Amino acid sequence: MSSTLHHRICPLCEASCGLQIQVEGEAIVSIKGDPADVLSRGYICPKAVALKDLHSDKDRLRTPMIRRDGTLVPASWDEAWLAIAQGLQRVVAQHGHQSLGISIGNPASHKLGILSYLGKLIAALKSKHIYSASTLDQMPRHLCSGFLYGHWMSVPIPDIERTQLLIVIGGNPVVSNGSMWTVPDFRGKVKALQERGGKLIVIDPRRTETAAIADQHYFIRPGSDPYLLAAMVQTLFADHVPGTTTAEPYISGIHEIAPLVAEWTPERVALICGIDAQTIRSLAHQLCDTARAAIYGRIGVTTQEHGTLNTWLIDVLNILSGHFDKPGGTLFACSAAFASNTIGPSGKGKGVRTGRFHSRVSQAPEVMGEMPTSCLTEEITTPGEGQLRALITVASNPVLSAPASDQLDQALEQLDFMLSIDIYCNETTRHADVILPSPSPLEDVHYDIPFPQMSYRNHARFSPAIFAMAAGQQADWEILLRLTHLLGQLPQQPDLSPSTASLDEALFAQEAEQLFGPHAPGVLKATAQWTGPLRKLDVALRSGPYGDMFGQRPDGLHLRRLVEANSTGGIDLGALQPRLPAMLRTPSGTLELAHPTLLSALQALRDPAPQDPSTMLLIGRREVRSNNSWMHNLHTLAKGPERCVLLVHPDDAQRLGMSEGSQAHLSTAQGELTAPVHVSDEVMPGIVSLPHGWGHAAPGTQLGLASQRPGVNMNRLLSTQTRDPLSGTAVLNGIPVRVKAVDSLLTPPV
Ligand SMILES: Nc1nc2c(c(=O)[nH]1)N[C@H]1C(S)=C(S)[C@@H](COP(=O)(O)OP(=O)(O)OC[C@H]3O[C@@H](n4cnc5c(=O)[nH]c(N)nc54)[C@H](O)[C@@H]3O)O[C@H]1N2
Ligand SMILES: Nc1nc2c(c(=O)[nH]1)N[C@H]1C(S)=C(S)[C@@H](COP(=O)(O)OP(=O)(O)OC[C@H]3O[C@@H](n4cnc5c(=O)[nH]c(N)nc54)[C@H](O)[C@@H]3O)O[C@H]1N2
Ligand code: SF4
Ligand SMILES: [Mo]
Repeated sequence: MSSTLHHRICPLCEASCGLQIQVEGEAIVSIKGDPADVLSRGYICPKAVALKDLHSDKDRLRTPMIRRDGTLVPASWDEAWLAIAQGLQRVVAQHGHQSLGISIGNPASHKLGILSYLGKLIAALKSKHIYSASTLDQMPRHLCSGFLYGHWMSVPIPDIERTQLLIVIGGNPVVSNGSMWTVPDFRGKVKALQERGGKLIVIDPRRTETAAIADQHYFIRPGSDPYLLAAMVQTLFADHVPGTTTAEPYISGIHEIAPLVAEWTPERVALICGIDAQTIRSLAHQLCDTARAAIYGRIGVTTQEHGTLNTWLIDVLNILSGHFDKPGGTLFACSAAFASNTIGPSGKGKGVRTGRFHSRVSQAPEVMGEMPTSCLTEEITTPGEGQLRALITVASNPVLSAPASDQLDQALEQLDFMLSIDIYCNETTRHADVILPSPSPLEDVHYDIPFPQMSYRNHARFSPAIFAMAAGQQADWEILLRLTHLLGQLPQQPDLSPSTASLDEALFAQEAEQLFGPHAPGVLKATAQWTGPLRKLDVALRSGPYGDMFGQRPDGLHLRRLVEANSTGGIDLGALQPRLPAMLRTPSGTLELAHPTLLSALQALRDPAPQDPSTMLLIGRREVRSNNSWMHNLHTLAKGPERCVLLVHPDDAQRLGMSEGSQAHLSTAQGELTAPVHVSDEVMPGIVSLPHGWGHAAPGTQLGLASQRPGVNMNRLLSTQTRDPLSGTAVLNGIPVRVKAVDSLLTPPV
């Protein structure tokens, strides 16, 4: 049988590596890194190899599932759509659109077909109940970007190939492969940095895999980052003339920050953070005095009560130290398509607004049009006007990934209707009335919308599908489009007869008219060879910063060129360039460093409440062979040692009477669990660490392999009530927990 070689962007994480996939007939023969890929240059991690297992996983859903007599059973697509129409119509007829909601999960961010049709689906819901993984993750980053630069997706990233000092706080890119920063082969890039005399410093409560390759690692007490960061800012104001960038006329508000950090001296915060004052000063000085330097923070600092404050202070440090928007410091990528900071008049814009509405129960403010995911349970269980009664999940597994999972697990049972668009019947989707299967990633095209906006290098890459979709399978965009159409007709009985092709043609014409006005007919004609998301992509590329402007710039980009460049690793668009002030979209046209909300948050910072001495602090952990909650059913990744283990420092293990392999019992007011112990001085004394995304033992799931070694769900221990009040992001780290040896629980009290 002849074999074919396919070049393919990996859809599994933000690094978006280029892969070479060898195929014989329907079988995948090998998956390797693509040395020609302009972004990843041959790098690959073990998860990519598991795409083969994913494609052939017999548990992966290939037909819709419908609940009949309480059990999910396979059904035809027509039956499934009918059940969806009836279910949603019933709810809307009784309770209105305000009772509908959606939960969008992490894999959606990797899908062109989902992202390019999601906006219309959300609009068609006509509801405030919009939830996503962003409020379990990076919402503080979006919020700061909105406030400072005027757009949610303007994310400054370290220029790693030219910097001489990189400080990583609350991130573990050696394992995560980078996040809100597309940087494949982080390890290789650090090696190059060190070989040119540069330095990596890591600040983390665990000596992580990234800390292991760093020049210096400092333990930090979980949750104490705002104090450390404020003291570093204080040091810069106290000891240094803030760097040259601050002289830039387009930065406003710098001097409003100085008085607010004055009290947070290194001496005052040293004990709070567990880092001595001299080290704190030195960190600030190194950042300022190194010619090219950057500080980068990730979910260790965003999934905290002060997540937004932390993110802002990191930006403030990058700006004050004089390397912002400069080669070797932090820069903004310039994406070929879909980036709002490349669209419209440059240098000024509407900025962002938050709190346009509030959640019904907790009164949490909307951010980026979303409610905090940690509010999902109470919105389902609290009766009253606007109660959430029908939920759509799109690549989302909140039963494992959101706080207080046991409560959410029960709450989903109360819904009047639930639809899941997913590839597995898992802990969340087992509650659905209908599951619609997404195609295998290898049956789908691939173009990343968010990640080129945060890539270490500018590029444009596109991968065609490798396999044709199975007969009858609908593409993600077709599912979302049909659902949008259906919702638009409620509460009347929906007409399901129009084809997705005709719906799409009408939608595209309408969008072209909105975007291009009198030029719309020309755009329709120029892009007629494409349909669905590919047509939207072609439009975005052609009208983007490198685009051919529909023929006006003949050398410019269009989708056909990207398709042709697929076999040669895509198109390199060069190293990142300074983009200020043109990329700003703030109302003032300045980089608004001192947004009043952020100033108030800093002003309100108080010494942390003393920790209950009977508790330890729980932090999370990611593993190379795991990806959030859904890759534990793939043999290539699932084999090997048990991964869902609790790290305990040797001193704590001794004090608590634990040893390697013994069982620990963890409890909070929310829940309890038992996990095997791994004794390790990787964690600070007083800290324990457990990975998230485990706990696959629920009845009614179809995850044969994962359920053999289910692990435990750490989110059972977390509260829905602790979140960053500004961004709505859940606190996932630094959780006070009671920890006991299981044997000691059996000891009768004396
Ligand atoms: N304690 C703790 N909790 C955490 C975190 C933590 O660090 N600690 N991390 C948080 C973070 S950063 C995130 S992003 C969230 C992630 O949490 P979620 O957004 O819930 O994402 P996943 O856990 O990755 O679950 C993905 C879901 O999508 C499905 N899926 C996979 N591929 C596809 C596909 O191609 N199409 C469709 N339709 N479905 C697909 C899977 O079956 C699964 O149901 O977890 C958060 N939860
Ligand atoms: N292999 C693998 N890769 C992944 C994922 C995965 O599950 N597995 N998930 C993907 C997703 S959705 C995301 S969002 C990214 C996340 O990317 P990263 O943020 O790089 O991932 P983590 O490994 O969770 O790193 C967070 C770090 O913060 C530390 N930390 C915890 N609490 C604190 C604190 O209070 N202060 C400080 N300073 N540090 C703290 C933790 O010890 C940990 O090392 O990874 C992505 N990549
Ligand atoms: S690092 Fe991420 S994108 Fe690269 S191969 Fe691994 S999973 Fe895929
Ligand atoms: Mo994430």
